[in-house]
Amino acid sequence: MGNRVLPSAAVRLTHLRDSTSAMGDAPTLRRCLAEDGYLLLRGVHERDQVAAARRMLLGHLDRAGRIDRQRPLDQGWALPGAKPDEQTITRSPEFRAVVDGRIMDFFTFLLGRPARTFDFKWLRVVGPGGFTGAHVDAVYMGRGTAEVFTAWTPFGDLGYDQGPLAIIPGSHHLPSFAPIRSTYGQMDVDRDRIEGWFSTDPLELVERFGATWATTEFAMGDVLIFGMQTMHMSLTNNSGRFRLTADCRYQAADLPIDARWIGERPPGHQVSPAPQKSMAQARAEWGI
Ligand SMILES: O=C(O)CCC(=O)C(=O)O
Repeated sequence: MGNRVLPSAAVRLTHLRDSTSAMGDAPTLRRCLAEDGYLLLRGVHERDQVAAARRMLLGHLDRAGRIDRQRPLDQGWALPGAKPDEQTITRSPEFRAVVDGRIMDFFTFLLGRPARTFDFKWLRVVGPGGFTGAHVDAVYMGRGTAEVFTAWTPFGDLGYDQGPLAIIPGSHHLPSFAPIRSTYGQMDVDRDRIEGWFSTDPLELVERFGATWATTEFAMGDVLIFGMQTMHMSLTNNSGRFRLTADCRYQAADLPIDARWIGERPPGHQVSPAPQKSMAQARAEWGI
């Protein structure tokens, strides 16, 4: 996981709580989200639509020479090469049918008022050896309301070996994470010109901040929803296949929104060419 092999996975890595049985009960869903900082919900998206988007994605990768055709195309065995054209993919009707589809109605139900989504969509094509470091999303998209939610969607059934996402349950309110929330959690990567990942070492968060990580295997249609101060990272993709996922943002339509991610051509991050401050330097200054 990240840059570490966990010595005793049973102790430090547990299963995400499944809230699917509360799907029709908005107050219970809100309570779970407030307690855990996330919701694991099975079968939110229509599986056929996710499968169609997966075929479209694999088609792009195949045409770019990124798929090993000695094996079945639908398994997505990876070859090295250039990144796919993410903008074309995330604007395609197949992709939008999933991330702008039933999930919008779900957020309107969850929030109890009309929801809207950021126009920018984040596509992750994670090859063998790839992973995402530990971070909170507020540092990337915190200029509107704090009540933004990420919906993380796998485009394919996803085993542990393909590097699914992991969460630290309660990290948005646990007292042991208060020093992180009051320093790192207040950053804006563009304004503060700082790296976004807090750490690449999951054990450091266990040993220094009392974290337990939680993850699961995913099936097409499942979604993992979490808030802006929930610490998360991914397991490492230890398979030879691509891990294809998207993470998209949703919030109440009447609340302020982060303008970097809105519009026909969202401006996005404005830091260039490199962050001024490393996370190591910032953490030394914060004393954490
Ligand atoms: O899928 C990943 O590896 C990263 C996703 C993520 O960091 C997010 O959804 O905020």
